[in-house]
Amino acid sequence: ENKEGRKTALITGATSGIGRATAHEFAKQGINLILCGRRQERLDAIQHDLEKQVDVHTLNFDVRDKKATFEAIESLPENFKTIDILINNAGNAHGLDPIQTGDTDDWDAMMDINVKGLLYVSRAIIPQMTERQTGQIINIGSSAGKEVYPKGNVYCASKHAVLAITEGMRIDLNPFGIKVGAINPGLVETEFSQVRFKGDTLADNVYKGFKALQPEDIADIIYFAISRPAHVNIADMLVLPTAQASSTIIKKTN
Ligand code: NDP
Ligand code: 8X3
Repeated sequence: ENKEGRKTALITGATSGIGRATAHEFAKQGINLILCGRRQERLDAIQHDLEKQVDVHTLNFDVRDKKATFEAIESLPENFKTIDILINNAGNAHGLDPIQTGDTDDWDAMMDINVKGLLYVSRAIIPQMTERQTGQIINIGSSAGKEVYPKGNVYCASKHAVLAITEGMRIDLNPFGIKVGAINPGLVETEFSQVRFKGDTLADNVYKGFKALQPEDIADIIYFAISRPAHVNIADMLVLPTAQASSTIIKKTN
């Protein structure tokens, strides 16, 4: 917390979808923001929108780039150096292919971004939390981290890894009183499917015929998790659209 009693949150993947909605929710709640992503014009636009409410700093780096990730976090100005809340959200699926024809570049992207990128960002920030013996980390996992679906192979593996890392962090950071948890959404209507299908029209059908979760629904839950009393840690939460019973069972109206 800073002099005014305001907390600071760093959100990765703040340029779109769940991350952007979380930035808006946190701003509404008076939490200062460090917004991360690769699309500078979007970072600028969101900063412009939210800096009427809170202090906002943007960091442009690719979480796959270890050096750039550590340098970006090192570069934070004094008034943004103390990070109370880390939201590890940056990530995507790349492709939806059976294992025998999977694109190895897609595999690299998912493991490098969803798993290794999350680790780099966390490694750059956790030491200040252990030093202060306080802090909270929320990792955005997925229903795909709890269940494997057809052709989901490597994406599901990356999200299973996020859940294992979440547990590992919670265990290792337990002596320091740091809260660690995962929020695991089912289908959320974001740019996720545009990225997965590389702009193909296949993406248009993913959220058709039922009411998918909206990014604001998850942002609400993330805020819930970070606003519990000091002794309460939301360790793991699975959040599905009502129409979705599991990764593959979705009640469609048409
Ligand atoms: P979006 O595609 O809308 O947002 C993804 C965000 O991640 C963007 O802000 C993007 O920013 C950032 N990002 C992607 N790659 C990189 C990279 N290499 N370096 C830095 N930032 C990167 O998708 P969602 O909001 O849906 O996804 C957010 C998280 O939620 C992901 O971890 C996803 O796996 C998870 N999730 C999504 C679900 C869904 O159905 N949509 C369900 C369950 C989990 P930029 O391109 O500017 O770098
Ligand atoms: C995103 C949910 O089912 O599209 O993690 O993989 S799904």
